[in-house]
Amino acid sequence: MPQKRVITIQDISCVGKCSLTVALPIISAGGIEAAILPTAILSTHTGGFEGYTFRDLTDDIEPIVAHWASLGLQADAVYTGYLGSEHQQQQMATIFSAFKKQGALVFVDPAMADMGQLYPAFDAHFAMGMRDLVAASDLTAPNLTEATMMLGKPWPGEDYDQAYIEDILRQLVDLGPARAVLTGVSFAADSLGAAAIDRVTGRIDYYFTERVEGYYHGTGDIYSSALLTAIVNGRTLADAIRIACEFTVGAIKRTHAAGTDPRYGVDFEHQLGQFIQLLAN
Ligand code: PXL
Repeated sequence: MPQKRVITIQDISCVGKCSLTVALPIISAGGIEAAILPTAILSTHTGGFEGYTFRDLTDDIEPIVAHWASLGLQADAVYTGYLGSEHQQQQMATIFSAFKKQGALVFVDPAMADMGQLYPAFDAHFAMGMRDLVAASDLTAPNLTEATMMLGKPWPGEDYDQAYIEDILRQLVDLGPARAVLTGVSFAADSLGAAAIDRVTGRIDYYFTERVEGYYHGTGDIYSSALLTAIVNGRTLADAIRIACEFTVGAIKRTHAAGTDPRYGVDFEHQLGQFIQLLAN
């Protein structure tokens, strides 16, 4: 079997373990080639650090894409995460159509907000651009903040029930993607997990693990990278949300026990062995 290839398009936050610095090792651990298209280079991510640098790489995207096109490069999936600007959001449509093999998957993680708030670099207009990008995807994985922003609803905090979550899932697939995963779902104080919907079958799945106290940076990107890796390896959506939840919570638990500064991200590296096992079983 030829090795699968994912093109992932996100920033490089040099320190802080999110976006490309987690996507690359996780996709690689799953036996998939990770081709990368960096959107920006930051000294750290923007969550909780002051004075970070930001170099926009928009001008490099077109020449990189043109060179890849001249090589006839193709991918089994294209995965976008944190993008640096609205212009970059608009560049993605061309990239999706240029590099998708027949039957390839476009996965859009609308990485832009959490806990009811947009990340510092973004505004409401950018959020609408993300909604349009999600509309062009086959699979998306917002957290509840991102989902409600794209759907023009107020963020419910922790105040919601199963009917509310299933309504959000249905509205997400109504935007365009055939499948959607909602992260950060919780119906009980001691558990946290994800919900997933398949528009074609109408099936909804949930998976929960224990909730670990605290806010751990980069875990959305770890979750998405693991989810996509499992899907590209042929796992069902129900399996993929389980594998991604177990892997991510394992890394969070390890980091919580170590008591390190959560801005520097979680110790997913020591969970990669578990991730490979989860994929093999
Ligand atoms: O984890 C999402 C993310 C990715 N990249 C950058 C970020 C963030 C979240 O804050 O700042 C640069």
